[in-house]
Amino acid sequence: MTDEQYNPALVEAQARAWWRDHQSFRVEEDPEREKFYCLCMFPYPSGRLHMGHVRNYTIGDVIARYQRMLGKNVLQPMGWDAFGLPAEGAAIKHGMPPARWTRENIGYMREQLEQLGFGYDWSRELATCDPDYYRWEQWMFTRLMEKGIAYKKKAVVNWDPVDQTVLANEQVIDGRGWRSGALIERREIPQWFLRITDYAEELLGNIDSLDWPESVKIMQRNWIGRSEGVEVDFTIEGSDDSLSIYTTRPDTLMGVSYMAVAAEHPLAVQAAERSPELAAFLRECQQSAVSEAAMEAMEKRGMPLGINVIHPLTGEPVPVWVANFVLMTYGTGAVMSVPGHDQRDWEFARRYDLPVPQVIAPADDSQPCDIGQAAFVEHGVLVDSGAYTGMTFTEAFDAIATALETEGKGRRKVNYRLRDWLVSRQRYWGAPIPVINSTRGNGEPVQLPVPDRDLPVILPEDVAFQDTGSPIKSMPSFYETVDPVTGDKATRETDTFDTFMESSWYYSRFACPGNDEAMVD
Ligand code: ANZ
Repeated sequence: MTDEQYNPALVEAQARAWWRDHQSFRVEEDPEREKFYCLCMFPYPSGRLHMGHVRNYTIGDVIARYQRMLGKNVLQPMGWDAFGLPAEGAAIKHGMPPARWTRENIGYMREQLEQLGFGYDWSRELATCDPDYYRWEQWMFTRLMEKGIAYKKKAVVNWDPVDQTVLANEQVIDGRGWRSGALIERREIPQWFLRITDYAEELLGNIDSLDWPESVKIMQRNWIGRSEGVEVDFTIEGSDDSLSIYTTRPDTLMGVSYMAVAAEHPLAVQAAERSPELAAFLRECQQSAVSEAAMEAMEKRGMPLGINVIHPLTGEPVPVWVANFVLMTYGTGAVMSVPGHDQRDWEFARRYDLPVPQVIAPADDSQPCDIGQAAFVEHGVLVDSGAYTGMTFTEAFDAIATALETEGKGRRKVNYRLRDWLVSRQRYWGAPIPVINSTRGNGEPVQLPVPDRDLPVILPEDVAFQDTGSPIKSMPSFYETVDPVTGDKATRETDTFDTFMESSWYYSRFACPGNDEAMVD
């Protein structure tokens, strides 16, 4: 037989056998040679490779082989992003534990990748559902707890009533869960967070030095969303308390016609105790999603709370409303509404027949401005604003912020759109959050990190699903434990980590996959 025809079954099998026997892609540290780390995003073991995987990993393999040909010491690893909700869906459907379903898929997909002939160092393979892997994630989390970066608080979240879990805003599409399609509700439940907002300024500053396309850098900057504004306190009529709002447009302060608070704002909640209509409206608001995009698109609705606040500069009363477009999670959960110069406020004012004063005029005639048709949202020159009339945006920002600061009625403030990272999920198939719930002294609850000697906290794999809830939440053999300090009875956290936790650090573990002493060599 001649070699004129390419016979893939024969040739490729021989090549693969040779690479395997010679461990051609296995890589060790070598200070003499230049390093190159070629890391593609690892796949979710859904069952079968698809053409997207083939394309993606072929590109990575071409880069890795090219760099090898240049003589570099190339690390190209492969692993599995193995936790996540679909395994639970499949388990319920096929009556098979998620661990088995996942590992069978991994076995099949690994064979497919091998047949494609990619040059991976398989000795470094990892699956995020392996205790050897998530042990270090748990270890890292307990360090973050000690530093106060990981913390627990009650939060309003997007709740998927079918999948019985919290969803990120990006996982809510048109008000529905991305997987279940169920209508999303707002709920307040205790959750674990990572305090990434402490790093907002540093993250923003470092974007400049990245060698990334400008369009991606802009998206990153917008995601962090730094804004400079003023926090203003409006005294509540007949009380010593005040309602604080955050605004980036203090220049429009003289154009406030009403205040708007979020449905979860304490003022709204208190007022609802006295009014069944308000209580019903707040409940209705709870049925809708918390994503900003969804809020932007929905019909603006609200109700007056029957409370007034006092304008800090004019002393005039201003009515307080609850409005479905105000987010509890941004600024102070309340806004001063300036319908003449903010389109949302304008739509709301039109709907409820509230005054629409104009306090900003275009700086030159080229800009159209008709408050009867739409809000004028550009920066301009102040009109009808008493002592501030005639000032530009910058002048008025400064003068009004200073006046408020002098009178103790406000302060300059930098805000970020970036939120702390919510890392807990109420699902089963994820890495257990390594926390023990116990009590101290007078019964005060405390959350203790699981000590290093007791890590990993292993997720039981041999489980049966009753319904859609997580089986470990009703498994005393999992959650019953003891307080590591006092030895008293205590319970484990039964929430698990969002899978983005695992996929945010695998690049490190590939560099030291077998190390059981530390996370890095
Ligand atoms: C009055 C005003 C007048 C506003 C005007 C805008 C234009 P960025 O730049 O994104 O920080 N806002 C503040 N907190 C809010 C919340 N919890 N939910 C919904 N909206 C909120 O946006 C700041 C502006 O977003 C603030 O400035 C406030 O509306 C609104 F002509 O205050 B502004």
